[in-house]
Amino acid sequence: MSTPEVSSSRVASGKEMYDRDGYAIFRSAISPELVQEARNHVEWLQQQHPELRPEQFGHTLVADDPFWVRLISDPGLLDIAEQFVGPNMALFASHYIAKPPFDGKPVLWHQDGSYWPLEPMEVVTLWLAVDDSTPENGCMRVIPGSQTMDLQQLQINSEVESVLSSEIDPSLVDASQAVDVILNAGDVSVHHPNIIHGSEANNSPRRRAGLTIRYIPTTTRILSDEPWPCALLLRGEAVPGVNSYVARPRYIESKHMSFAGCESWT
Ligand SMILES: O=C(O)CCC(=O)C(=O)O
Repeated sequence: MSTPEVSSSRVASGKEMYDRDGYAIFRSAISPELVQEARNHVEWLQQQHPELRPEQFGHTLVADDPFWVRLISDPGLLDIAEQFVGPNMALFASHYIAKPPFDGKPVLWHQDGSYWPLEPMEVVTLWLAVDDSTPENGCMRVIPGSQTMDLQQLQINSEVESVLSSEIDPSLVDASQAVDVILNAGDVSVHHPNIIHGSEANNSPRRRAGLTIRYIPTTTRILSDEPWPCALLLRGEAVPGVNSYVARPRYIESKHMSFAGCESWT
């Protein structure tokens, strides 16, 4: 059972902290065995996709990857997400942002919701620490309370090499208020689609891999002319007429990473 972060003189529930600060932390959200499999998964993806930077293992890969779907469906993660989006929930997107040692790109300050075709903007992100995540290896940084700002237009920034190549207008960011989200592997931070957040480059000798998972309630519509590649119904009921969901992938030994329980995915 994961525990929310201690806040001031008493334990604030994760939901209380999220409502106040726009983010919350849950310790030991998944088992150490599953964390190890997630680490193996990052390495396996690197072997399968040498053409991609490891900060860019994105959601077009999810629907044909049984381990990825098994991971984001873990009850430890869904129980946390349910506190924020309710019992009927689906996946909107998921990305590994694995910053390699000495060469990990920064993520410039941004609000997630500025990028997303969702209506309404009811969505929560769980950021699962696959490696320990610290200021040295480029942990996520958030500006507590900034989730009350409306979503802003993005700006392209091609001067700095970064994961997103875009950012919020820097004049709207008071970086002196930023807080490092320091996590051990297996911990999860949760953040609001409007909160201003980002992360520094990884210049350290240690990799920093995290998995972003964006959960929506099944009442949130994904506005897309094309079928959305990783819309998966994860818990509860779909709402008729809102979103088409893709089938869960089947495990094929010659094609997919093996994992505990993969035989029940055939
Ligand atoms: O992994 C990071 O450093 C940033 C994550 C992020 O921007 C996000 O989850 O939206």
